[in-house]
Amino acid sequence: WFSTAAAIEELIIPPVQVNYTKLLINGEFVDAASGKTFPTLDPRTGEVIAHVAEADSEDINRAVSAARKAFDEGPWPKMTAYERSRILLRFADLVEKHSDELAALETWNNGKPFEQAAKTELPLFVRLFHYYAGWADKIHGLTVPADGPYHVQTLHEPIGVAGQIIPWNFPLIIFAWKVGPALACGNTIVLKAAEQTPLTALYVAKLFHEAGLPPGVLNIVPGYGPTAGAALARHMDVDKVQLLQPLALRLQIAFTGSTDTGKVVLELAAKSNLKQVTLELGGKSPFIVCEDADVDKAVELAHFALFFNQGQCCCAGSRTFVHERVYDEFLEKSKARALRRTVGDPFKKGIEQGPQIDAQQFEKILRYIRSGVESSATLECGGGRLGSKGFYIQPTVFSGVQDDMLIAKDEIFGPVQSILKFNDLDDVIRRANATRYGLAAGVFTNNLNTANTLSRALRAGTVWINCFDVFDAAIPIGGYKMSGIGREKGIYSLHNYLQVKSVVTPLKNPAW
Ligand code: TXE
Repeated sequence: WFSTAAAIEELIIPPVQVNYTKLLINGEFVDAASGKTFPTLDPRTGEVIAHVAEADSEDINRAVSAARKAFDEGPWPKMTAYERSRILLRFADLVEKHSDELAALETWNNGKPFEQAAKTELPLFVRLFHYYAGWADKIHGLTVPADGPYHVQTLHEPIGVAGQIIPWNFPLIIFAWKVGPALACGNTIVLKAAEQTPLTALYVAKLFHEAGLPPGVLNIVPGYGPTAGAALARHMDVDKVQLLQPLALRLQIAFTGSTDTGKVVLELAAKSNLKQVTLELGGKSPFIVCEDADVDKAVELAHFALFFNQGQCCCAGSRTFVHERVYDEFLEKSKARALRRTVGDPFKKGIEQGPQIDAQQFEKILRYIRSGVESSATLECGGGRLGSKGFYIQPTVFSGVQDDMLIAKDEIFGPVQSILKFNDLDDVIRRANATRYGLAAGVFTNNLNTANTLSRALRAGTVWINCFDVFDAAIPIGGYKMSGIGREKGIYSLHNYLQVKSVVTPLKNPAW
């Protein structure tokens, strides 16, 4: 009903029910110890979908002890790696079987287009679990040639209980890239889903148990950040001294969210028991359109880089730098493209953009749009809310954006494109790097030398050349500077969930 496109067909959505709204601890759905619940909302309307059990520190304690017991007493870390791998594969098969229903639940709870959830995100979720199931039985250490008469080997062992805190923008994908490697390596998990989007994590965790995951290996505790999230980040596990398992003495914490909260998590981890910390945080990624670019293609890619997932991407190409020779044409076409963007009920066919996640993000984005106007950037199109209910925002384009404007410095996390002009490669390198973030960057050029120069000069964890948001199970992701610590996905994520033990044995007969 909000669409600017002429015809939009109805989609036939599989019936979806909300069956799982309690905490999942030790393989069972249970109420919060306090009995409290919180409402989870439909971003299309702001109406309540369901009331979900609200974890706080007591529930985190229960979940951590279940995960500790499952780690210390097994069978999970003691199973053969092949058995673990087969459970991950069985789980992936079950997800595939339920994928339309899961995509519908993801859309209902998050607002992302159903077609995106069903055709892109669920297949990637399954692929991530296949990928990490494949790693489970290929993790091994080295034989080390030390000086002296010793036989030296390294064992790669799981860390113990992994604490994982995830956000709401890709509830299933980020679940997969944290849970997949942690389980493949033999850890047990307490995962705090975002308060906005707890439903799909609970659903897939149920499927995990159907696939044969032992109780306590994966515990899901939806709740708020300062209560449940912070309790996990600072957890000391006071019982652990009695359990005498050196491996289990550490709690690893992996977090995806804002840079400010990332700092809090790091501080809590340091002040408690020096957990290893992986952080995947915010970004202000440059997307650089060079003078030789095919403008039509560059416009489409820059549009996708920013507007995908309602602009709610940590990697979003949110500073579109355009060479002055193609600037005017690029601007005119970008504006036309934004005006053509189909916005509306994410369950309808052909919809590119649904509502933002919640009232808080919605207000934040509108504040940034006002700040853009006040700082004299030119508002080319959009700029306001769409409709009268739910959290829809018009696709918005600003031109004439200057580096020192707030909209060019802060992560807006919404459908707001900022277009900046440049005229010299060295200059755009300096400006693109002049940010506290360093998550990703996009480059659009036909010139191999320019591509090579920029890919080396840009201080970012990922550089996409003539493509953007290529997420693959094998490609690592993570940030330079204040965009994070560590890398996730690919082989790199295994390192987050393993520790290395050196085993040194004197050789009786060094001659052999
Ligand atoms: O993030 P938070 P919010 C950015 C984006 C967005 C801004 C705020 O710019 O506008 O962050 O969003 C949990 N201890 N990103 O408020 O607070 C919280 O419950 C432990 C970028 O949603 O970082 C949720 O599970 N945990 C990002 C998770 O942290 C805490 C994705 C993320 O919430 C906590 C989301 C605490 N004290 C937002 N406080 C990305 N990198 O993709 C909150 N949490």
